[in-house]
Amino acid sequence: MIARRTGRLVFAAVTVVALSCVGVFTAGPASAATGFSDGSFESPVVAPHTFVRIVAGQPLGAWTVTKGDVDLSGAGFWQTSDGNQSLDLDGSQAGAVSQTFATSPLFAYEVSFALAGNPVDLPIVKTGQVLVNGHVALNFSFDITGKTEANMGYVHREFAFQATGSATTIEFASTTGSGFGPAIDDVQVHPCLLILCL
Ligand SMILES: [Ca+2]
Repeated sequence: MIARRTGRLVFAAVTVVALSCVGVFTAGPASAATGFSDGSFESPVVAPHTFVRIVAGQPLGAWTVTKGDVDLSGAGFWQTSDGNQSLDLDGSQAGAVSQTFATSPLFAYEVSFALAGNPVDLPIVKTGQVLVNGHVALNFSFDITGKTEANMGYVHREFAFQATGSATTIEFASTTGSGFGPAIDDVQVHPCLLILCL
């Protein structure tokens, strides 16, 4: 009797594994919503054709400035990738912004964003990184050769991470430090359902 019962359990387990392996990487359900917001840096609203400098420790809409200072540009200041505003990760020095949002350890998340650089002054190559819970997930750079405020030349970058807890912090940080840094816009976070077959 014991042997037969064990056999049924093994069969059941194999069936579950087989079904699990059908889906490998699919979009997550609505219940995986993160609460991540304002990846387009549209809040607070900045007066058109100007920018505001926000220093470490201060909020920036749904974000917080975590290092140095950053410049949030208003409508018409320069070309954006999405909406009216975008963010120069250098204010007078290298800056950084972070946002913490809800995650599930069973989910992977794809982060994408638009990247350009302040074309007004050197260096030619702007550099920065994206950190997930304080660990570098992506290094990025942007060459402003041929770019202008009217033609920023935005490119899109993306990476994925596996959540390890019920909340995750992502941080965009400049490593340029000249006061003319990387420009970012249109940050998006999408949950994915990752099913592992062992
Ligand atoms: Ca925007």
